[in-house]
Amino acid sequence: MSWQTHWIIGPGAIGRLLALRLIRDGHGVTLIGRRPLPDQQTLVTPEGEASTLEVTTRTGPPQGFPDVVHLTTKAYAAEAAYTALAGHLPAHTPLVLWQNGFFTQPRLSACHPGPVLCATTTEGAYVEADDRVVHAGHGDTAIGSLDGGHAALAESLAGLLSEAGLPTRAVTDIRQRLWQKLAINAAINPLVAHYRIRNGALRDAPYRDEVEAVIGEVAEVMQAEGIAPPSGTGLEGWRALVWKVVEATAANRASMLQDVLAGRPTEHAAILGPLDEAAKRHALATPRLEALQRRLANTR
Ligand code: KPL
Repeated sequence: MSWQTHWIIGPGAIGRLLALRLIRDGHGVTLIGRRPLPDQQTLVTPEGEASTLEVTTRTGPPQGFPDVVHLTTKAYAAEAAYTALAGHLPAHTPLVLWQNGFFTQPRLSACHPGPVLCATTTEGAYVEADDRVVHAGHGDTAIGSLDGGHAALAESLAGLLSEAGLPTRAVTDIRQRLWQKLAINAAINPLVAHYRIRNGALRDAPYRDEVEAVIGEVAEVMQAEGIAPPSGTGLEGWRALVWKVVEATAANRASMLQDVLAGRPTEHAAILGPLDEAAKRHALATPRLEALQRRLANTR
């Protein structure tokens, strides 16, 4: 498989990290955003090493065709960004979705005519300035298609990303993994965004009980959807997972809090929306999750 040309749509932290890691590894990359970006971009690695690289940036579809498109926008912007480019892509072009939640993935997997892979990552990155992204901490990335197909494609892309410094595994259970990440995000992000606190504050009163109540509702929905926690079982498995992430990210301002503080829209619809839909399908009452959704709908 040839992976010479990557179009990366959405120059947020993950989009820039991906772009700069791939360019450093010798790939052709065009970074596409809604506004012009500096074409010299600096990548700071977790080891503190800074390299400034020349990046081809565009505000619309570039000339020619890519070997692969990475959609790295926020979840709420993904469909519009895809639609703006879809007419310029040969039908067989592989599309990789990097969104949080479980909103974009089933929709775009159904409408893109070529192969669609979904990625979930724990790489830590943030945009420090318009020409500078900090790769703050190493993580892992999993990549696969929702129906478990396109294994060779996922393997090949995982190899390429790993070589570029983003360790990636091709998996056949990406749906499960996206829901597991969604469970973590649902238990942490809406509460920290509402109370404007760092993740670690959730361990203490008065927030701890609220987190536990949210995990309880999430665990019921997950069970009804047939999604197991990565280790342990049932409610205890979900509790262990969420509290482990709270501990590991205690000093973080979660992405949803950063969005609220910057006056940007949040990803609540992509995170809480699929839980709400699933709860309704299974006739489960989720009053806490509904209250969080109402609160965030009014945030901005
Ligand atoms: O993924 C995250 C986010 O900020 O969106 C968590 C795990 C909550 C870490 O802050």
